[in-house]
Amino acid sequence: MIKKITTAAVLVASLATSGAYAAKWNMPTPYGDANLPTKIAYEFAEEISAGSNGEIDVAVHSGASLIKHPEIPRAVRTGQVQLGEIFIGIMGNTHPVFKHDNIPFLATNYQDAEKLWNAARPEISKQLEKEGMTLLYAVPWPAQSLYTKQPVAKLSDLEGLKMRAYSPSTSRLADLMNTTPTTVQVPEIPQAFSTGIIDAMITSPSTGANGQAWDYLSHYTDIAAWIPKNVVVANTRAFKRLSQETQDVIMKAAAAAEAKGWAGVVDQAAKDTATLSDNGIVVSEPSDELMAELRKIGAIMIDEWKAEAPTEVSAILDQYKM
Ligand code: PCA
Repeated sequence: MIKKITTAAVLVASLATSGAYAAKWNMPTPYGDANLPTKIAYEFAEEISAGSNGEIDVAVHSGASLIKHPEIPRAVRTGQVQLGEIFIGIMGNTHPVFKHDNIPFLATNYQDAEKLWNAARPEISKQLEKEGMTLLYAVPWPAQSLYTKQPVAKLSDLEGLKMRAYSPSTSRLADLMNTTPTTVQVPEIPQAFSTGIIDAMITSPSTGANGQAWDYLSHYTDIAAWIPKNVVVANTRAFKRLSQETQDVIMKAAAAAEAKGWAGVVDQAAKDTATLSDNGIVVSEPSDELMAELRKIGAIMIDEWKAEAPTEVSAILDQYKM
């Protein structure tokens, strides 16, 4: 008899640990499995599922397979899903603080980008909290550079082209470059190029390499204009209902995920840039003229951004420049 009880207890305990009774938490992410942010998301989910003592089991749904990217913020806010990954820039119209992420030439190396993130984090966390979302971690992309079908020596070489945009800030940037912004999600990039919906884009070497950019364009100019990030957020009500232990496990996994992003992004950028070049894309440094013209546009965008929300934006910039 005693033996029987013990066996049952052991069975219950092992089922709990294996997540058989665990509540399922869904985590939609926007980008595919080959990207550094997605790899980190899987590890984050695993760490929580393994560490929460059977309370929750996190299922990652990558590549916008469960929820389309533009819908992820609302899905988390309303509790349709408990966790989600979002490109910060797409929330630029929710509040100007989110635009810190897509301002050209504000932070162009990874050290500065991390500093900018630390400066922006309190404002971002506050705005997300207003929307019922708890900030867990951010993960950087490689620096964003220019992809075209011809060499680019100066800004006027781009005039009139249809430029991919992925956020309100990049639409504004395309306007200021005298190009026409067109919003295209990552999975549609190859087709958008081949059907002439876009002629050029500014994104990471990762997104170019994963989308086999050599099939539809030929030149990569390394302007490294900004270093954007994704954030991973939780529905605040769902998060607060968890035991304190599980909340702590999530926060610990989040800190580890964030550290992995900054540690891994430099190598990822180098590897993906090599892939572009190995596949025949002409990878080159930008001319001084092009950079001077682009920097002027960056300065205009900083001024416009400050004017949109002087208090919050100044708080970020003051902290960043300290
Ligand atoms: N890739 C994503 C976001 C930033 C990046 O490098 C994209 O192009 O949409």
